[in-house]
Amino acid sequence: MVRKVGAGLQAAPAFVRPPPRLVDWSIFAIVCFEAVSGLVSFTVGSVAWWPLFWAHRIAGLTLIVLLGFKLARVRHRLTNSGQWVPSTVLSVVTLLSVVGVLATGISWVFGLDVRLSQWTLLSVHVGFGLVLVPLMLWHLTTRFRLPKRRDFDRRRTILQYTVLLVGGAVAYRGQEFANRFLNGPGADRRFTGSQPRDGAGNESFPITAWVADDPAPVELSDWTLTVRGAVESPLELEYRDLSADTERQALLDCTSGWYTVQQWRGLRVGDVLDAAGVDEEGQFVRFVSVTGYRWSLPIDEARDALLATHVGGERLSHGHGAPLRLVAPGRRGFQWVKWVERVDVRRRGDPAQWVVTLVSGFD
Ligand SMILES: Nc1nc2c(c(=O)[nH]1)N[C@H]1C(S)=C(S)[C@@H](COP(=O)(O)O)O[C@H]1N2
Ligand SMILES: [Mo]
Repeated sequence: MVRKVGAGLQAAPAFVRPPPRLVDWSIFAIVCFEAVSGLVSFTVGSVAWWPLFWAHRIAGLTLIVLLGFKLARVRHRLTNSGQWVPSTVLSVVTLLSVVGVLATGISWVFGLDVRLSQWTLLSVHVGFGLVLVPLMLWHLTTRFRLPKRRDFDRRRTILQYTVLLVGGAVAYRGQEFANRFLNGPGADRRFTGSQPRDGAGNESFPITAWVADDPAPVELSDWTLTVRGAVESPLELEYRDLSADTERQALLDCTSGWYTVQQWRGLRVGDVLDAAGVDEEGQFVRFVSVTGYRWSLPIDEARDALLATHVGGERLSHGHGAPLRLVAPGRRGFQWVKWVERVDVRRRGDPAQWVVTLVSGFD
C-alpha cells in the first residue's frame, strides 16, 4: 500500500510535483513556521489571533503531501538496506518525529483523548515538535543542497503551492464537518483548539501545573497579601481583610487543551491598587505566587482582572490556587497565577517571567 502510494507520487507528473529541492526546502520552511506559530499560539488568548491557529493547522496538513513527495523520492534509500549510510539513522529518526508530530496533531484535532500519565496528546504533539526542529537542522547539515534557479518554473510553482494551501484549508474545514457529525470531544473546540470542561466549581475542571509547581497547601495563618512597588502606601492584607465582593464570568483556556467557563468571585485588582495608591510611574502589575511563579499585566488590563477567592460559589480549593488566584480574562491559563501572595506595581514588564514559569517548582 505505502509502496503503491509512493510509486504513484513518484510517477506524478512534474505538473503536480514540485522539484525535489523545492520540496525539501518547503518542508524545512514549514517545520520552522509550525514551530514558531505553535509556540506563539500558546501565548495568545484573544480571538483576534485565530488566523495564526488556522495557518498552523493548514500548513501542517500541507506537510503531509510534501512529505509524501519526499518519501516517494527517497524511499528506496530506506527500504534497501544496501544503501544505508550512517546518516540514514538520523533520517529515519527525523522521519519518525515528523510522523509523530503529525499523527498526534491530527488525532488531537479529532478529539482522541489518550493520556501519557498527565500529558494530553497535545502536549505530546509539542514534545515531538520540540525534538523535530533540532533533528531536522542536523539532518539538513548532512544533505545540504541549495535550491537552484533552474528548478523553478515560476507560474507552475505558484500554482502548485496555491493548490496545496487551498487543499489544506479544505481538508481542515472538512475535518470540522466530520467532527461535528461524529459529535465527540473534537466537536466543540475553541479557536485555540481547546475542548470544553463543563460544570461549575472546583471539581468541574482539571488542576494544572505549567511545569512543576506543586506547593503544600497555604496556611491562612501564615499567609498575607502584600501590595508594594510603585505605590504610595504599601499594603499587607490578611485573608479576613479581603473584601471579595466582585463577581465575574471568565474563561480559563489551558495550553494542555481544555477550557472552562466559570463564575469567579474575589477582589477587583483595580480596587486593591486604588487602596494602595499607584504612583505615576506604575505601568505593570506583577502577580507573584508563594512558589515564585509569576506573571505581569499592563496596568490597565490588570485593573480589570480579579484576585479570586471563589469559583462557582465555592471557596477555591488548594489545587486551584487557594487562598487567592489571578483571573486574567483573555489570557491563556498559564498566566492565571495561583497561590498569589504578592502584587508588585512596576515601571516595566518582566521578561524573566518566561523563564520563571518554566523552572519554578524545581529545586
Ligand atoms: N503558581 C502557579 N500558578 C499557575 C500554574 C502553576 O504551575 N503555578 N499553572 C498555570 C496553568 S498552566 C493553568 S492552565 C492554570 C490552571 O488553573 P487550575 O489548576 O485551577 O485549572 O493555572 C496557572 N497558574
Ligand atoms: Mo495550562
